[in-house]
Amino acid sequence: MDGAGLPETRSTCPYCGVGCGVLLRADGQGGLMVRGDPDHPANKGRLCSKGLALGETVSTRGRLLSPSINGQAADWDTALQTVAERFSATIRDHGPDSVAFYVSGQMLTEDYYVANKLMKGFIGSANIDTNSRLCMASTVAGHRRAFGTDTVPGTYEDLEEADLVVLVGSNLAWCHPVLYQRLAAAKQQRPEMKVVVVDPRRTATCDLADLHLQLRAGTDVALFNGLLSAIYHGGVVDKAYVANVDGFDAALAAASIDHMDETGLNRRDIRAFFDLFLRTDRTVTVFSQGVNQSSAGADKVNAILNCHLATGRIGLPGMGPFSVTGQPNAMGGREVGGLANMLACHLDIENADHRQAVRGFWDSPAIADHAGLKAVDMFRAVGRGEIKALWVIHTNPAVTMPDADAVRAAIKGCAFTVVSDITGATDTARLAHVLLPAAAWGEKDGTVTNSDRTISRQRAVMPAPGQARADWSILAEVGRRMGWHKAFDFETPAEIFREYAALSHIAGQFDRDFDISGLSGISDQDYEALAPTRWPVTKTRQGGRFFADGSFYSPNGKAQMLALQYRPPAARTGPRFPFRLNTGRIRDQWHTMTRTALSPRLSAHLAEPFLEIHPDDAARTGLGPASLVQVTSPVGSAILRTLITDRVRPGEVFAPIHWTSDTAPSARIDAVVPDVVDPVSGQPESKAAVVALAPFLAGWYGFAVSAAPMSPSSDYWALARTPGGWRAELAASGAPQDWETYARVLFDLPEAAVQIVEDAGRGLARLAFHHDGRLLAALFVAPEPVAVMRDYLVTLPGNAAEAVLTGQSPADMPDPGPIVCSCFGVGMNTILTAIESQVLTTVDQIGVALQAGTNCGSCRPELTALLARGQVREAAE
Ligand SMILES: Nc1nc2c(c(=O)[nH]1)N[C@H]1C(S)=C(S)[C@@H](COP(=O)(O)OP(=O)(O)OC[C@H]3O[C@@H](n4cnc5c(=O)[nH]c(N)nc54)[C@H](O)[C@@H]3O)O[C@H]1N2
Ligand SMILES: Nc1nc2c(c(=O)[nH]1)N[C@H]1C(S)=C(S)[C@@H](COP(=O)(O)OP(=O)(O)OC[C@H]3O[C@@H](n4cnc5c(=O)[nH]c(N)nc54)[C@H](O)[C@@H]3O)O[C@H]1N2
Ligand code: SF4
Ligand SMILES: [Mo]
Repeated sequence: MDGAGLPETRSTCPYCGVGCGVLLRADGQGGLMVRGDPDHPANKGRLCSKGLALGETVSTRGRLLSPSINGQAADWDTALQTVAERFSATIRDHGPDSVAFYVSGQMLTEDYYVANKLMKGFIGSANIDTNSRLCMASTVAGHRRAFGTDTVPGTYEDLEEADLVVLVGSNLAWCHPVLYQRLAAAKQQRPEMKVVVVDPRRTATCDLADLHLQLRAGTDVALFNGLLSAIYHGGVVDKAYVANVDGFDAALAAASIDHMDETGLNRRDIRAFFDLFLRTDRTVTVFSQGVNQSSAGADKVNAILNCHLATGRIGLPGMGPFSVTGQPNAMGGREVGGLANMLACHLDIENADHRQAVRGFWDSPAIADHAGLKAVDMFRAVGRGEIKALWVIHTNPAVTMPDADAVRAAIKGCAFTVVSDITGATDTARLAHVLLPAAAWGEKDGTVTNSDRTISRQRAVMPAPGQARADWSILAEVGRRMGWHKAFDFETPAEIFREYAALSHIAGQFDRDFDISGLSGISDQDYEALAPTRWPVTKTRQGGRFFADGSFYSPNGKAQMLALQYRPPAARTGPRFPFRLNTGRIRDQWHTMTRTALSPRLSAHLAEPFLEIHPDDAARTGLGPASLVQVTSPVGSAILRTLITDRVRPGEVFAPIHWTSDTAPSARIDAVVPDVVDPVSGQPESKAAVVALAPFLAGWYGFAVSAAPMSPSSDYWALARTPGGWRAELAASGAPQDWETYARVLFDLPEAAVQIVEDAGRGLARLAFHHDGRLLAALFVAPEPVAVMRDYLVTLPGNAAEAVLTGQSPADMPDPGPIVCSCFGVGMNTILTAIESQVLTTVDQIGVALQAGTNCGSCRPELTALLARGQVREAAE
């Protein structure tokens, strides 16, 4: 059934910080239809590939359905009592700082509020930190140093109204795709708008760039210090505005010391950028993880803010620095006090008056009086046995923390670990003593705040499976069982939201900007109907921009420019570790893939972990196309597929972050990244490890497709969903005794009929398993990377496939090639052929011919790149 006629529910996409509104229609049988909400201000109806595929990720298969204790199913009463008693006993015996919560920017504000209240106000420790430490901490620190508050001054409209948009360390096309689409549409309307990308890698985002500054990794402070100096010498300092800013002279003096050569950029490009910046008033500088995830992260943020403060380009239409948040509620978590060094509502833990006021409001027995452990320190303390009870909620630190093997070992050794997740199949959940089933997105109510301070409702449209419960209600129940009945007597998220909004009134009284007290009296009905609302919300003010008037939230009301010294990344390359490892995201997967990997469409875009390496470096290292590479750093190692490309600079390599023990165990890239942090923000330097590279000497390579799940075991394997089942890449140094036995174990097909073609002398083997004339599974083995038509083979399991073992599609069924457009499943070969045969010259023409790029638009940058390739191919012919 198509579900038409059923009511639609407004909600918010659970992935990136753009915070797109979605309209959801559940068919009551587990199915869910999703479209963009035309009335949501963030997306106005648009969605990207991940948002559009949400319906494919809500299956209850693999969900955690009941609590468990030490691997045994338990009822809620026993599980919650165990958690409460163990935390209480640990606090009694070892003090409040012997316990910790590690939470997430994907929690709802209401979840976060309860977790923070419990830890800081009732347990009396600030040992609650969030994965936002790995994500936004440098921006928080930078904002607070410059503005006296952690506030994003502008709005999304500013990106559209700007004449110059500078994207620094942001792959907006893949990571904030709808915002990128808004920018692309604005640039199409006003072609005079300029876009500059500052990124050591040529990314899909560069498709929109008039200028790409492919700087050496980690050198942003040198570049923006140079810009500040150019602003001064070019005479574009806004003197009236700078009267509201402290530290101008010192910042300028520090900036004038020339480290420009460190950037590795040529003077012409630098000049072009500076000229553009100097002559364009309406400038927005968007920044993200290329800035934050650095041992100089806070300094990079302040180097950017310095330039906007000096020119007074802040808080006005089309002007301002703009940090885009990663997770759907990264911003909400910062507001509610999810970080170990914040209190709540932008109040300061170090400020005794703030502490007293919050404690009074909560009527709490205690209040944390010093900052708690930041993520990296927290897991080190877990490793040393100082944290004796740990609760991990909505995050997967055994994969995503730097030095992930050490973090995994630390959690494993912890005396008592609780994990709340929607699935038990994560590297972290497997280590839990008590595993609690959480209700997922789509099953629970609450609010999130996106990158431009807009608070949106998330609404339940389907029941939670089994006994799963919303995170806030689990936390509140533990609070009650620890003895604080009244304080955690919440029955609905609306009650929590009202209390939170009322608390923010105190913040307003202390002259903090995070004030949503206008919502403190919100009725249940109004909360239910709450439309997207940008904060602040007070009696006198709603939404808008900050700081155009030159008033700030520091003690003297002024902004602060900082004197910044360029510092290179902490680890230095040298003969033993000659390459710098950059890490980041791919278009269609979300972090550790517990949801997006359920979608065959999303899994088709990039089905395997890889290492981007420059052709010169590949040649020097003896790495051939699609061979495997062993990546080794001082802390760990990984095996990845080699992707030779001049998108990366010589000497720098790039790997995605998404693979785990369940999808590609040799590719957990954070096992390679050391836990070096920014001394100011505590944020890890996730993008600048030093590594050595060597070919992984595989004795054989394999490719497998199967209708049923597979259980690979080999030195290297990577598993992905396909429309009819699964696909796997395999490789190992030593070959098994015989391929049939290996394949039967791999596919768990002890009995099925098999067809085998083998040339033992050449190391070739091909096996296909059939049942009732349908293909169950097939394995292709070769001594070099297997050359078969993967995108054709993945369509065969479950079907009556005959000539499988050729590995090639029949002549009348051309191989579509790797999927580029995941909405319509259009492959690269299909697109290139159409470009050539139909002489297509624009992305829109490709859309007319093949539909590709006409739905979510996430692949449009890749289509542009293919157009360029198609034209090069033609020119060469
Ligand atoms: N598809 C997808 N989208 C996502 C996510 C996802 O998992 N998948 N996650 C979300 C989250 S939580 C986040 S935080 C955001 C992250 O969004 P982004 O920050 O845009 O994503 P990343 O790929 O981590 O890194 C961005 C870029 O920083 C560049 N970079 C590395 N080092 C430097 C440097 O020294 N200087 C500069 N200028 N650039 C550098 C990298 O080459 C990379 O292209 O994405 C959000 N959106
Ligand atoms: N090298 C390197 N490392 C990085 C980064 C990088 O760029 N490079 N980026 C960092 C950044 S910016 C981020 S944000 C982190 C992200 O890293 P993580 O937060 O660790 O990754 P996720 O996969 O998003 O983990 C979310 C977990 O929550 C579970 N979950 C889903 N819904 C719910 C729910 O409703 N309730 C509960 N309780 N659980 C739920 C999911 O199944 C999953 O296990 O990674 C960081 N690590
Ligand atoms: S841009 Fe995509 S992932 Fe981000 S909120 Fe919108 S639909 Fe979701
Ligand atoms: Mo993030």
